[in-house]
Amino acid sequence: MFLGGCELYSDVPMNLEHSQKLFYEAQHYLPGGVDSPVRAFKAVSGTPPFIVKGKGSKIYDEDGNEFIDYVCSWGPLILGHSYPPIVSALKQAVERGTSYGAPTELETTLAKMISTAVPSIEMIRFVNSGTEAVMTALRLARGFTHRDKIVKFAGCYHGHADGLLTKGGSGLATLGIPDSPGVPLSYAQNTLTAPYNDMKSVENIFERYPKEIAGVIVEPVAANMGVVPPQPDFLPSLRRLTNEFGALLIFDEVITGFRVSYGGAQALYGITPDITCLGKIIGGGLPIGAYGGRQEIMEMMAPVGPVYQAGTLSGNPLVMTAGIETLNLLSKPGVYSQLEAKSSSLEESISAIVAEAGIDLYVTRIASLLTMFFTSSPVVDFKSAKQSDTTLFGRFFHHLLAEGIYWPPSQFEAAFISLAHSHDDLQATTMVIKKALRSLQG
Ligand code: KE4
Repeated sequence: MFLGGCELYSDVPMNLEHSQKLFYEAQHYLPGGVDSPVRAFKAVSGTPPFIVKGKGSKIYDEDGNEFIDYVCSWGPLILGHSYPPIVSALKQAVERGTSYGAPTELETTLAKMISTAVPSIEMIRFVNSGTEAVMTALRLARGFTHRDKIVKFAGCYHGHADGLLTKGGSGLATLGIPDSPGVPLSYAQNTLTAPYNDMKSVENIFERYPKEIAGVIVEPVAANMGVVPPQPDFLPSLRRLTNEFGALLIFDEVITGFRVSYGGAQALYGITPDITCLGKIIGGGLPIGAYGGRQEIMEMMAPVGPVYQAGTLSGNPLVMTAGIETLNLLSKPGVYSQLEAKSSSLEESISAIVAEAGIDLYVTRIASLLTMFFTSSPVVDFKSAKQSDTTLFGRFFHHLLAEGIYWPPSQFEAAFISLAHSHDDLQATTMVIKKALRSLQG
């Protein structure tokens, strides 16, 4: 409901007058008024606040509202907004120019830092988004194996490359079908989709196409259906099966890379993939993606090998600068234990509130990734995630927003905790969640 600049989606009105006007105008020039769909709040209704500034754990909108931010630009800002060392490094870098289209030492520096942190990445190529990284990783896997089919998992998101906007066919081992207009059937038919955490379905696919699968791509911790951890045997079984059938194991660590540990999910779970896709954090908030793996695979890439990929702004000096500063700060002792302390304290507070309130909620957390599923049953894959009450989630979301907590505007996204989230922020968040859950109980 919109009351002349004030919106009411919970019992707490908030002033969004300027954002409302800006959103109205934006919708005349940008589809849905946004440059990425989730930002339009379609999943939760209402007007998205138009943000003018971020500092630390906070973001500020056009109407002067302040929010504790749990989106953190969808993951990149693990250190918080406008982290001073990154800002000053960028200020110096921009004085030297914004882009050269030529090699710089900065790219080698960041590549060495990533390779040191993630030993499976002997070589890496920087691109401009996670989508570009994954799209190229699949082309590389196909070029290396001379096979065409790819296996992915329902509920995992790997960017918007055509071959990945697909859904499973009628049977588990049937060829994919497009999940968006504009994706040709022929593109989708090389993508096979299995339920996350379901090894039997993956085994069925390999038995049906033993010599046709180029690679299996997986989010080692699923974070695009909400946070769904891998079950203990899932990743080891994928590694064993891909080895057995000569397919490549591709970890999409665009979210988990440098998020769940300095070595990513592959360090956390002790599984070595053949190709890793990265993004978000390694760019410190500037546009980035990357794919990497062992030398024999990566040297398939032009100009050394025959697999083509190129990019005007790949390895951009400003992006490299922000990434180097970010990883320098993340590599310092104690950073991830601080993140873990913050994240576990928030999870414990929420779990205590949920137990006391007797509300149907299933909370998942891996490191500083957290989701509150509005369902009573355990969430282990996309099918169980979709049991959640998304209407109730929408009301919960707006209660938080009206009280200054910017939670991800979809049940099927992860909340991100940063190093900038203070004890006071987490306490305030807990109080607001408690109040919101109480009011939802009616
Ligand atoms: P980008 O093209 O958005 O940089 O990255 C695509 C991508 C690839 N792999 C994983 C595991 C991802 O989560 C993403 C993008 N993540 C979403 C958030 N769930 C980006 C936010 C958005 O789409 O606006």
